[in-house]
Amino acid sequence: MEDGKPVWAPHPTDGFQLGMIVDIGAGALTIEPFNRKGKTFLASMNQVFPAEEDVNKHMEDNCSLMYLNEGTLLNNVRVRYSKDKIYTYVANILIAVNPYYDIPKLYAPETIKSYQGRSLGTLPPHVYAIADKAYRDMRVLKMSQSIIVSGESGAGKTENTKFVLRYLTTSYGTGQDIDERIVQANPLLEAFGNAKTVRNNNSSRFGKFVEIHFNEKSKVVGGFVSHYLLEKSRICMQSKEERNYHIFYRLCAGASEDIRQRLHLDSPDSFRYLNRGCTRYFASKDTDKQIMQNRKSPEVLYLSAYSGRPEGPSVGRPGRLQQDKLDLFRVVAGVLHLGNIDFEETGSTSGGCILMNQSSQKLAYCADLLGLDQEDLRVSLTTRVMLTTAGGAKGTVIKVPLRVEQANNARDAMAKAVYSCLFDHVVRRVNQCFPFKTSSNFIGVLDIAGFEYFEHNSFEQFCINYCNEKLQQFFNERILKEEQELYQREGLGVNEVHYVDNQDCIDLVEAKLVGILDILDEENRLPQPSDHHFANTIHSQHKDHFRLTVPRKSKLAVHRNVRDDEGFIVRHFAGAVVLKKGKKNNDALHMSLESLVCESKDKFVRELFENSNNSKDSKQKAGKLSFISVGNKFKTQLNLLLEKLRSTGSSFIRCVKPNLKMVSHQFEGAQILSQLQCSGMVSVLDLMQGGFPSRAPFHELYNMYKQYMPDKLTRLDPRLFCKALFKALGLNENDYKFGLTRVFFRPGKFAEFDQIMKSDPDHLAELVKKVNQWLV
Ligand code: AD9
Ligand code: MG
Repeated sequence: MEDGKPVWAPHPTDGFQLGMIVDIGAGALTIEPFNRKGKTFLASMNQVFPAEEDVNKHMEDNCSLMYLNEGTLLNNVRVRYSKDKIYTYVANILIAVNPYYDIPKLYAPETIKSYQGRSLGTLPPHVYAIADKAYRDMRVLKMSQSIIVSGESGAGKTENTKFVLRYLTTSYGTGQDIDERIVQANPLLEAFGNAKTVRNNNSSRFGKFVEIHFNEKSKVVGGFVSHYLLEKSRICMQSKEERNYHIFYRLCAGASEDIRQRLHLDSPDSFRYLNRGCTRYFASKDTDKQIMQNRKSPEVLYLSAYSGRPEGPSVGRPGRLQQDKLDLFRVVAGVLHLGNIDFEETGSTSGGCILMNQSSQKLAYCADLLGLDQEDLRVSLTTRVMLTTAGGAKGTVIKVPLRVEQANNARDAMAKAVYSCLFDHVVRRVNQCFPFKTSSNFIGVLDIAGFEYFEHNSFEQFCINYCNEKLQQFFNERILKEEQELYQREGLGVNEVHYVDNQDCIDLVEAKLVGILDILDEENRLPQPSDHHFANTIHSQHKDHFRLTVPRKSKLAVHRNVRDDEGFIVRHFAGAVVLKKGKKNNDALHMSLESLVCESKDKFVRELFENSNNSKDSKQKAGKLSFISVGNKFKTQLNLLLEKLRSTGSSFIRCVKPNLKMVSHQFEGAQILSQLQCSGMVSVLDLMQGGFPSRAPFHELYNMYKQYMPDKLTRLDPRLFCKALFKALGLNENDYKFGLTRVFFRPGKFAEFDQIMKSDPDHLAELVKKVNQWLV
């Protein structure tokens, strides 16, 4: 950076502002903004970056810019976004900014066609190009592929995932039902697993990995969905502006009269599990009512799809379809009525509680809908079975009365268990709809929430952030390590590239015995687990750990002289997150409630529990074989997922949310910059700036330019052809390097070269003359 050259300097809301260095001090630069002449300010050296000469210029591949840094990346993305170009590459990584409106033709069938079989970079950046690259890599390398879509809530992960699925099934399907079913699985999953939040009206509250399987001819043969960590707390409680899962409102808004009566439905305001959050129906184009009443709605169509098995659901059997639907709705309504059961103290000396008067009716509804005995349900909600060893009478069963608070917890735990088993069932059901016998390879798309940090973070954020830490490690591994290895393989002799390894953070979470997850499980095994004791154990196990600190007391807590220093802060690579509560790790259903549901008279309800993974875990738990908590189960799932990802080729899509208002044409620079930093893009840019971000295999260059060149040159082999061409053009030798199989260019240099080659005919003739002269 020099005096007088344009630079990007920090700006509180825009992220960066264009300015000029007017003075260089010991630790800081004095900057004069371009749009406020004379008003200088100070900025530290590492916050100021060189800007391109023409800041209105934009590039499809950010690596074609001369200067690769956070300032030029943000500007490139901004200029492109203002022209409705929401996709940008950074080498092979796709950045996708949510436009919050339908850009004409962007996803039209003809657009799908145009991307088929075209190499990355030959057409404008697009999620379709990434999908096609994955497909071609799968074919050529005979290796499964994965596409990892990440970004914060509302950034567009799920929409882009759907575009990938639509693209692959349309382009490489067999034109049979199965293609459509893979696409239509989403609305069904979303009905049960998405909810309105303050960040996104259709927020996915679970992670998923959708695999599309292909046969030996690389045609779609089926699919498989794995799901991760449905947010269970939402089933019983939402914050004021948020809703529970869509299906609850759709059922209340649009169920037919006979279903309403059969399920005793009422407005959302009358249900505890809905009325503490937002109870408004959706009023936009897809209202809750319309979706429910549309006979052709995807959910309904989907449920009627044939599973491919003789006992498969519903095909050609309308009665069966009605039954299948009713089964789902029955359980949803059962959960709602369960939530309306209230307890009060008995007033007796033994403690304990009973159902409040008006709750008997709700209990009856719930028991009826879930196939349970009313009296058993009442007893199981208000007491807990314990095995005693007292008086030598080993194994005597006694019933311990529950206090009101404990009964409330038991009821909520039951609601969560039932609904999450129902969600597992929906996913299983979806999977039955696109079965496949043999598959050669698959393309998997991962749609999972990005880093989250709120004012109050709980176990759910902890799990999400832990997951992102693992994915970030995978990203580092793939992008940074592979880049370095490529340089080495090609014999470029480039200095080693450094990046922050986050293994220490992952170890802090998952190490045996001393990791946060195991400490949490240990805590939950204590008779009286407490957040305070849990946090203390963590701090004493990991004194002075770089990734761990103690939260500061809040001003309020200091003022009131109360404890507020419980919990811990994990310093994730994307930022520090304060955690206070570990309790959600253990939504354990007590034994009597669990066996009650497992023995339901209703086959559907019984099977929900039998088939669910949860029940296997909890049976083991009940049998004291082992205790598998939500956290450790997630760890196992996550490690399996990463194993799978590591065995595939991979592409990355980084989704960006442009503003908090969820509106189109508004680019909040500072917010976006922070997302780009969180997604690891800045380390990629550092890597690229120091290296050779554009590269092209010799044979590709040969094929691209041989048509313009004299015969004598084209008779050379591709590598010599390129060498000769570069020499003839007089390219600066610092701008490129020849590897074993390809040429590597310094930032911005390939674009320059390409421009020379593709310039107007006169210029080209001049060029050929030069080459000829050089050849002589
Ligand atoms: V969350 O973590 O599940 O809360 P996502 O999945 O990242 O989140 P989603 O894909 O649901 O966000 O996108 C949010 C909303 O943005 C959508 O409901 C659309 O209204 C809007 N959106 C996202 N991408 C596009 C797009 N490419 N074109 C038009 C879009 N609208
Ligand atoms: Mg989503």
